[in-house]
Amino acid sequence: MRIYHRLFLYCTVTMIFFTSCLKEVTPPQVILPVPNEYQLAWHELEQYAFIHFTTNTFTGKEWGYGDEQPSIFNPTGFDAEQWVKNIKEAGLKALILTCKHHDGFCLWQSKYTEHSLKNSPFMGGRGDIVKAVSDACRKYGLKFGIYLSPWDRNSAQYAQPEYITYYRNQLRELLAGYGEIFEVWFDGANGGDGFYGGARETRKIDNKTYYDWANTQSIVRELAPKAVMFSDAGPDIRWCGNESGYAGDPNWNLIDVDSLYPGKSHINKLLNHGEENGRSWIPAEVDVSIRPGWFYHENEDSKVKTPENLFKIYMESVGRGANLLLNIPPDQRGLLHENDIQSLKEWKKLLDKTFALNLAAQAKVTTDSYRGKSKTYAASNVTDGNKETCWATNDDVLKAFLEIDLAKSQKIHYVIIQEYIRLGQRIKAFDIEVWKDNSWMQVAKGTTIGYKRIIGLSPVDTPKIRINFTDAKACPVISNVEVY
Ligand code: FUL
Repeated sequence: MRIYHRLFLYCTVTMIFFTSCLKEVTPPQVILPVPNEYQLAWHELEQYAFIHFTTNTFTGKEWGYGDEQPSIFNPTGFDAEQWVKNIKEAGLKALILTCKHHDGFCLWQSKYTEHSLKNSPFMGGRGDIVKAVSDACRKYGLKFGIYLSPWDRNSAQYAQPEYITYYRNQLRELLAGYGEIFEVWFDGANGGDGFYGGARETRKIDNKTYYDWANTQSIVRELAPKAVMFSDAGPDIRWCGNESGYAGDPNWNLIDVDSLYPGKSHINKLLNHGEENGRSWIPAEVDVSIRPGWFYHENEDSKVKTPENLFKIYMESVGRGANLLLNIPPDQRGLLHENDIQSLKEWKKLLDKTFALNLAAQAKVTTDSYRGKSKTYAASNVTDGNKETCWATNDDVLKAFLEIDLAKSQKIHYVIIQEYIRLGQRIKAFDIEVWKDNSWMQVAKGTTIGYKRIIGLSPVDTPKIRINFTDAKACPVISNVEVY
């Protein structure tokens, strides 16, 4: 009898154990807003190149007035593959080209204007730089994006309704004629005065109404459904509020579009930080030039940003969950300058050296709390190299830690944390501690995380690290942790 009793008990315990393992734990709630598929793909690009090239390259100006003669545009050594190869080697994943800057000169054979390379000596007037660059991007596996300046200082029609038709016609030419476009860049700059077909006057427009953005945006959605659109006010990607190379800390991917029209004095700060309770997912892009100007000027050859400058910019853009759009302007030959290439190469080396060996990959990760005690949300998911798996806590647990055991003392410099943003941006505050002299010592404090956060530490020797999530909008959902 006793043996049956024992067997019964054993079977019951085993059954309870297995049913609890199989029990489905509900996934964490989505915290709105969340990114769409194209925004998610954009986040993963992290860093890409901007190319500013037009008549300014030959006049030395930053903003062409619009009266430049097309005949001055003559890059005799133009080689799009030289641009793209160097950009790719630098670890940049895409390229956005100024197809038309404020001066109105078009780098393609637009049907709608004579102010283009059609009337330049370049390739006997038969060249198409947009085509050459987009082809080179495809050949080397970079994504291609376009910049088409809404402000046009050459066009006689600018500030009149006819110009909007002209602008949209050009947008259609670019979106339909050059393969897949990943991003469309709508510049908000408008200085007023210009050539305007010979009028040489100041023309003012109302930024909010003149361009009728809703209808222009629907052209992009129709012809390039995968493209994200950048402008100060989105709709998909926002400006970071400065051209010096940094996203805010905190940096929320959320913002209210209504709050983004000029007139608000704190608009640049708002763009820089986003809003914790913003109603739209509109992440920040950090646009900055490798030189003081956006266009190439010979007298800036000695002012190219150093690899260390670029590393700092990387840490304050990508490292704060924004994307980096790094401008590298071709020179009058139509080539990226040797100094710029040198700096890019050294920067890439610095990044590769810094993030060479992920100490967390082989480490044991534990936590004080995980969702429903289910393997699906176990701490080890943050180091499995799979961005679709994550660690999460129960809905009511907003504070919890991840502990990374390195097995032996190692010198650590950087910690990378990524939220599973498909479920929304949640973390508001965290800190990092290291095990030192038999107790925990705080070495860093942070605010938001988002797609990616890279925290630089004063190098410290330690056998284990703790990331304490101390405040969040909802339970933490973390997909990746790396230690270097
Ligand atoms: C600004 C423009 O005025 C600059 O010339 C440059 O194109 C920069 C990226 O955006 O608004």
